[in-house]
Amino acid sequence: MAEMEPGVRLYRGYFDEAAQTALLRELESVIAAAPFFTPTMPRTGQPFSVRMTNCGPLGWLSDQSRGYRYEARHPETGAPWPPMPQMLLDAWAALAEHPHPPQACLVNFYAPDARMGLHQDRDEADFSAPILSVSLGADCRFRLGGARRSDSSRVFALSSGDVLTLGGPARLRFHGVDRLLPELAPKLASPLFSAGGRINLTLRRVT
Ligand code: MD3
Ligand code: FE
Repeated sequence: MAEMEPGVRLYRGYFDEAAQTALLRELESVIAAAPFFTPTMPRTGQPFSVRMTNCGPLGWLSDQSRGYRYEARHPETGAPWPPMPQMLLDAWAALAEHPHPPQACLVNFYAPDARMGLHQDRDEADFSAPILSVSLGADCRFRLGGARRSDSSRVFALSSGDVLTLGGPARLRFHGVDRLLPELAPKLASPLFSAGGRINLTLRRVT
């Protein structure tokens, strides 16, 4: 483990290549049950460049009329989210140092030109639990800011198999994905990456 800064822990290569492949198999069935959708921004309705789905009891979503929120059902199929793969529950139990299991796993799919602007994760009612993030596929240039948008930020790469936990004083820091580094993509045999890209899983407590 490497605690980079208070509350920020980066576990490089936590999932080895075999575990990444096993996790991708699990995600293929999650996506078969809960296809990717394109969220839209509150008020403007502008689409995100990242496509999303979820697993676990609750899922994060956003649309023009009702904004950012958690829901128990897929916005297009109306079906409950599929269960969280055991491998993810195990990673949370090993790393999160929190007595309760995660309630939501947001699955972000980045095509090679997708990005995510600087933001805070504050749609949860409880900030006492950490957030656990798993990266798969192409590397990205990740930006970690401070408690205020105007604070300085640092940039580092997130690679396939890396796990990042953000807790305590880091829980409300600004962060975003500047861009993918598609030339740095592992050869992972999954139809999810047939056109390249990156997947990030974000495990959270919500209530
Ligand atoms: C730092 N996802 O879904 S995960 C998101 O790579 C999101 O898809 C990014 O930000 C992605 O909300 C980054 C790493 C991450 C997640 C939560 C954080 C970093 C964080 C919360 C506080 C500080
Ligand atoms: Fe975020």
